[in-house]
Amino acid sequence: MSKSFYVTTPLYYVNDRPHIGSAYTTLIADMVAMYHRMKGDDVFFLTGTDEHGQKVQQAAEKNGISPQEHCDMYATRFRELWSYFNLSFDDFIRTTEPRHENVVTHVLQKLFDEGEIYKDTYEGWYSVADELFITEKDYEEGKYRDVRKISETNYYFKMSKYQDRLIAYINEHPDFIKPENRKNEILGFLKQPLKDLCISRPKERLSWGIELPFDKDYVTYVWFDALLNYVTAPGYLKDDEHFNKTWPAVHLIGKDILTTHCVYWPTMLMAAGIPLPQTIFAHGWWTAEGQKMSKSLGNFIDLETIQSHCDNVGKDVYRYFMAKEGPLFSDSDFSKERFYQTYNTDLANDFGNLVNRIFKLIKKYYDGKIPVPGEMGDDEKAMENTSKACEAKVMELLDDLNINAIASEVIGYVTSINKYLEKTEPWKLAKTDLESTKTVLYTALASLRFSASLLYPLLPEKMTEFFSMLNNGDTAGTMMAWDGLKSGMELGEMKALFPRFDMKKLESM
Ligand code: ME8
Repeated sequence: MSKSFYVTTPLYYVNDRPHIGSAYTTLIADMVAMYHRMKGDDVFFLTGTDEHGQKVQQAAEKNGISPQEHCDMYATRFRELWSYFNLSFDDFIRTTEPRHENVVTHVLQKLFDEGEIYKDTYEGWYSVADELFITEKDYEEGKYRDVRKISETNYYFKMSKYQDRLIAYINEHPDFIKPENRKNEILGFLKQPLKDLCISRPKERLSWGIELPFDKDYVTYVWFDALLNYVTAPGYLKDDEHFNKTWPAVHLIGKDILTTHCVYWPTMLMAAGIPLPQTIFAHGWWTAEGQKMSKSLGNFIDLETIQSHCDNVGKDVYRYFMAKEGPLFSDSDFSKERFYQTYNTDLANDFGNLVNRIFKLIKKYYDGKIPVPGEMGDDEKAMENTSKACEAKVMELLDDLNINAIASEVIGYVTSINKYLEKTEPWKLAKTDLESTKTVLYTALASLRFSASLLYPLLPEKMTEFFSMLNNGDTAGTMMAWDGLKSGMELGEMKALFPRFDMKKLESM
């Protein structure tokens, strides 16, 4: 039976346009999903939009439209970006959908009936911009914007009672919070006594939310609502078979939403009697040309900017760059120079030149037909053995969600093919020994084909083009064994997959 693998992205707020940050998490999730599909796993990949809350209500009011109209407009923008990148998600959930509201309502009622939710009055500092009550210390440190003192009666979830259980769970499950530095951050946070979580907002202050089933004067706090999407989508309460097969999930998030995912979410699940996620992986942050991205600096790498780079070198290259250089474990800077340099080095020089060299020689000496190799020497056997080691390493890295290292590993294998050619020099050898050259070119092409199969999740369009050029009857998106290259078949027409980018153009960009 195939293994199931469930991966999620955050549900993006609909008060901002998609940008490099949201694109990053989603592209990484897409690559992880694709590698798992290649492994033969039964994959469920979820993304979507987080549509309730004060900011949406205010933005809609400002634009003179209804909150639902506002959400529809922004959800479409996210869908457009994902369809531009041809992403392979299985479900796109919006928190305003009835299927989700049903789950939120059910969970709230259950927790209320079981005494996990209580009503209380609280007076304290509230940040309107961030929609949360903050501590006296936070207030004094001026950490939050738009802060005012309010006294309010609300509903609270007894989060504090789960503190010890959560700490024990984190310690007993080394894969639960990743990477290690994020886990330590959460364990550090949990050294302070955990407070109960305010899970309601009075309608007089905020009406755009899911009404509490036990009190019509309140709506649900956005986070309590949004996090539950992760169980709604695979069919919680609706399709037990699919839900039980799919859950638990691997949640990919940014470091900004670590506490909500590693503290609020697991304690909510404990109270609801649902198993906890398999892994919560929090990546780092993109900066742009050495600076924090911000609206005021106007340096957000938005959809238009992303598309302008893609127009120069292809959409896949953006994806590849996200994979290889993205902020998986620490923060990372997006600079145009680094983007085009990586393209030239890894793709134009390493992969692109290799295709040129091998194809040209096979066309020149063997009428474009892949030669039958002779006996393999040590160098040829080494290429085959390294391919097996490379595949095993990629699968091991996949378990750690380490897409950075996967990209380096595979491109490292591509570099080793170039080295093999430099050592064997088929362009010289062909002039004196056409028999031995067959073995060399077969070996190089088998290695190239193998590397292309592993590069597929990082460069799906380009690798699909490569397989059609190779014309060897392969299905892009499947795992290909090194010795699966069929001799005697004619290569297709050669195209430049990765033409060199002229770095001088950067000056005028
Ligand atoms: O937090 N670098 O939504 P959001 C890297 N709705 N990643 C970035 C980034 C950057 N500069 N900027 C954003 C929310 N991200 C909630 C989530 S989930 C139930 C609810 C990515 O639209 C990163 O994944 O603010 C981050 O966690 C996410 O966008 C925040 O998206």
